[in-house]
Amino acid sequence: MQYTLEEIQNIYHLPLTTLIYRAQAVHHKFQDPSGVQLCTLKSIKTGACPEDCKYCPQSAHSEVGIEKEALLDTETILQDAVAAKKGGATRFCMGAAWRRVPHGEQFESLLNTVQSVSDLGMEVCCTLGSLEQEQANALKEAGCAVYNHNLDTSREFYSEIITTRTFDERLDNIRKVREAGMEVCSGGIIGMGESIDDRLKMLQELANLDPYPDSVPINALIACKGTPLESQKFVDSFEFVRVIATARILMPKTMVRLSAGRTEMNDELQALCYLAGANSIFLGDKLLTTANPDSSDDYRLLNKFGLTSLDPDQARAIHARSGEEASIFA
Ligand code: SAM
Ligand code: DTB
Ligand code: SF4
Repeated sequence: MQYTLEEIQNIYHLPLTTLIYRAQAVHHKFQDPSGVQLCTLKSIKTGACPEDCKYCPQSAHSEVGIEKEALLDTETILQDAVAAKKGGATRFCMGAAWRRVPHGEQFESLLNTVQSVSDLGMEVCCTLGSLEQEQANALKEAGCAVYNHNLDTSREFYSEIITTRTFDERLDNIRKVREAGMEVCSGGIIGMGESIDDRLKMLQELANLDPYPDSVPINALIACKGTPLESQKFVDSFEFVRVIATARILMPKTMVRLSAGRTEMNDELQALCYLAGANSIFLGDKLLTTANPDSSDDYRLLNKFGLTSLDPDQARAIHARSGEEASIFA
């Protein structure tokens, strides 16, 4: 099913009550509504990135005085993976500030790390920039189940935010990830100065991928000092909730991840995001380089809401059973 922009606008602009009602209907039909997937992030190669993404504190083009780090070794990363597992995370996501994944010794070390984390019994996700097909295949072979590669915004707004690569290069990389047999995690950032239609066009691109991504991270821009977007105001709460609900309706079986920006959100806004169909978060006090809520606060919140950690196998079983796509216009 290919969505037109108009169809998506019609969903997004529904009265908030109806929008949430529809998102909830889809959520209850296609997901375990009491489950929240808990993922932990680790920056395994930080800073000095040659890309000029205007939102990113790791871009070498920004004036953020970030501490650069070479690729971390397997032992160091494993310590964090073990701690993340003990802390209750089921997925460990490793991020690197690369334009392209390197070859040689660094790639060999990376494969060793992926294999070791996978051996702990955690789902491994990587987000490392552009891949060659052989590298994608090798990552999959080593135990990387998921690859995160965001579209970040609409095709039209893309060059306002990033000039060192194109939107089509991103789509091409997503194809390679699929071809290698990894799950695709792809989403974007809200609050960079883009229009509502830019947000909906991004959702349109994601929902019209065949198949659509297995997970869709929705990040609220963290306006980092020293980046060109440092003066952006935090996104409007209800616009953000509408994006989450629209993503849930368009992609019933995807994990919609409430990603960056949660430190700026109060409990009530996070509850609204769950009501709108979000069912995954990053757990742990750090994202890649910026702060995330303490996991004790997240557990307190999940307890209050009566939500529990989502077992990945159970989620797969629900997806397998949940049959035909929901009719969103019914
Ligand atoms: N370098 C790889 C890439 O760009 O695909 C992987 C790491 S990159 C940091 C992963 C994602 O983090 C970006 O696609 C973007 O969505 C998100 N991100 C980076 N900086 C952010 C910020 N300041 N606020 C919100 N999201 C951000
Ligand atoms: C995604 O969409 N959000 C995460 C993950 N994928 C890699 C990263 C958020 C990064 C926020 C800025 C930072 O901590 O550097
Ligand atoms: Fe580099 Fe990724 Fe940051 Fe862009 S978002 S500057 S590619 S680390």
